[in-house]
Amino acid sequence: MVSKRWTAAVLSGLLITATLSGCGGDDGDSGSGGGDGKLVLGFSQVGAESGWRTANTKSIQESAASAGVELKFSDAQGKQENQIKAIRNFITQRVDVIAFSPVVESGWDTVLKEAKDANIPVILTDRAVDSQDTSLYKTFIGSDFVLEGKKAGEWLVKDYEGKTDPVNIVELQGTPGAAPANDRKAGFADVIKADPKFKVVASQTGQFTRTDGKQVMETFLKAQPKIDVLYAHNDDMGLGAIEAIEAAGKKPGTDIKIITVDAVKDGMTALSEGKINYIVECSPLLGPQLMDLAKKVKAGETVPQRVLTEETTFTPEQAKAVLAERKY
Ligand code: GYE
Repeated sequence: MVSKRWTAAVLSGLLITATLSGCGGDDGDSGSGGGDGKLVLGFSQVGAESGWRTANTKSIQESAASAGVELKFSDAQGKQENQIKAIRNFITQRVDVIAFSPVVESGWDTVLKEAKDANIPVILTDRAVDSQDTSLYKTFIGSDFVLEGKKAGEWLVKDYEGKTDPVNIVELQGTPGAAPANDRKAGFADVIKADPKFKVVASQTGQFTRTDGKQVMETFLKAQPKIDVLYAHNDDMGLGAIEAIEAAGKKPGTDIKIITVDAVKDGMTALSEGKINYIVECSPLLGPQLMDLAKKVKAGETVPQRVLTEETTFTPEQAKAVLAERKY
């Protein structure tokens, strides 16, 4: 999938940590909007579907303020058509740089060409697009979602090492067509396929939300006679599923093992309580890097095509150790 294209970039050492600071002050070239010399950044956010997203929005808003960037923020409420409208608005307003976190991977070429024709650089934040023409955007900052799925699978393989009984897995997928849903599914499947005892007996979208995660888990519990493991593409769906599991009289983390992705505070709390068994981290703190890259792009500096976020994984013990300092 898309992420494979990034493998070369990763190998060539473009790993940058999430702590890069957006220093440098105003670059003095507003082009348009600001009038006071501030860089004007139009940002189209996916929505507010999860704890991750809320933390990501906060990071972008706070970093813009501290980097002296004028942020025009637009919430797409989970709809691609709203994002396309927002991008067209940013073009009309002649912002200096456009950044967005694409709801889904496909269908961006036309609007991205419009931005290119208007000479407004675009930065992809958090999620990839499947456009073949990579000149349509300057750079892409965010996580390797295939790797996240692989890390989830690797934990499972290790946890069931030496056992031969079948392991029935249910999967809660993210938003259909979104890069993190496609890639987290693919990475996980790629690792567990090596051992036939692992069987994904049901896999459905929970839209990255707690409500849908709970509802879909309820249907899984009714339909499946034996569930050993839940793999949820984010913490929120896992947390919703925990409610469904408890309501069905089962013990999350014990009767059904749970693996999630993100490591937001609520997920880490459930992990430290043993209700989740393993979390693969996905950092939402992309704001400082985004401001830094926006300034560079505006100044005409060359930026790496791919900027990867550095991330870890957490067991319950590790979650307990960092929980107090977890900011989001
Ligand atoms: O994992 C999920 C959110 O795109 C990485 O979107 C992001 C994902 C995140 O809704 O919680």
